[in-house]
Amino acid sequence: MDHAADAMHTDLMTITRFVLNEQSKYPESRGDFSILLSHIVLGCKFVCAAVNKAGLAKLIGLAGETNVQGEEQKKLDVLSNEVFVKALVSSGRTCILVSEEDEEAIIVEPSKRGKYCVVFDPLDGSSNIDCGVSIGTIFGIYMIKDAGAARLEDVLQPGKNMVAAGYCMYGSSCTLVLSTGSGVNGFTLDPSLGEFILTHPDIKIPKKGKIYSVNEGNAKNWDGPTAKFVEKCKFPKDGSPAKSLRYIGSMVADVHRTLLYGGVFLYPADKKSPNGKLRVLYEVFPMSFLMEQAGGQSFTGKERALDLVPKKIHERSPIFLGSYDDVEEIKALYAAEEKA
Ligand code: AFP
Repeated sequence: MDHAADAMHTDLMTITRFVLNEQSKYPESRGDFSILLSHIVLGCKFVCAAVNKAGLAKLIGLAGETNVQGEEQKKLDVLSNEVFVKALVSSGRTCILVSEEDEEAIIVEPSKRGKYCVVFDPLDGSSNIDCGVSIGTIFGIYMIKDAGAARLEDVLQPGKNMVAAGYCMYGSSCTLVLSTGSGVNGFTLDPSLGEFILTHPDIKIPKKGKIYSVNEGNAKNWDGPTAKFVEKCKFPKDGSPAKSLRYIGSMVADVHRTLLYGGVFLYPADKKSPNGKLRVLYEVFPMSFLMEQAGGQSFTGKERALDLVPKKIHERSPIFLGSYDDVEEIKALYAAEEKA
């Protein structure tokens, strides 16, 4: 029997153990972040369980259907939002929450306040639920100095000020990818244990990729640099092979593949949507944070995405993120256009 291999499989690095290890590097830490994260993890497990049952909705009454008791059930995105809001408020560690599902920011009542602001999309890609495609939760975390005086300005900060960001993908497996500002780590939910286990330590995105990911149906409305970049992906003039196109239409899934296999994901501006489609606070910032932490880049067409200062909580921005060299090419095309 190979005891060494056996030991490897039994010495499981759960996400809780991982975060506590990280926490022990900061002796002054009171564990607030670990507690906040454990509440986010609980939300992810809950949503994962609900998503897994979505295909049975008609049978057992979920997601907008009527259940056996004749009660109208909540849609999965509404349910996920409620789960996360409750989990975050009950952690006692948050003061402001911004959710894709809520028009206004939620200011946590003073007795339950802590020093963290959490911005999140509880169920991104929800238009894919009915066909079983991977969807996910995206989150970003800011820390403020004075939790007593929680103000909206505390979340209208550039993404580079985030202290952590991550996403949980509900796909063929449930995978949570997290960065607390020192690299990126991926954890997979072991359903039999109910624990996220470290399966993708220290993720680094390949410097250059072989895949581009974009909704080409919008091509007729693209600006010059986007059109030129996609043309180069398909018909490279430098003798390199053409890139493959992969597009799921679910940001978490498209970014997850980009992070692991390399390449570039873009949701550019177009004539119909001059600010693109994706939301700055809970889509662009967390994914840009992860990309940079994994050695990639993220660009808005004008600037480094994490430098952007949002003026509104649901603001949108164009986004180009992925392998360092691929994003560098896009930056050069925008710079050339600017010059011209
Ligand atoms: P839904 O939540 O409405 O499915 O939108 C998903 C999303 O915000 C993001 O996850 C995708 O990357 C992007 O929109 C896809 O947009 P297009 O359908 O316009 O390609």
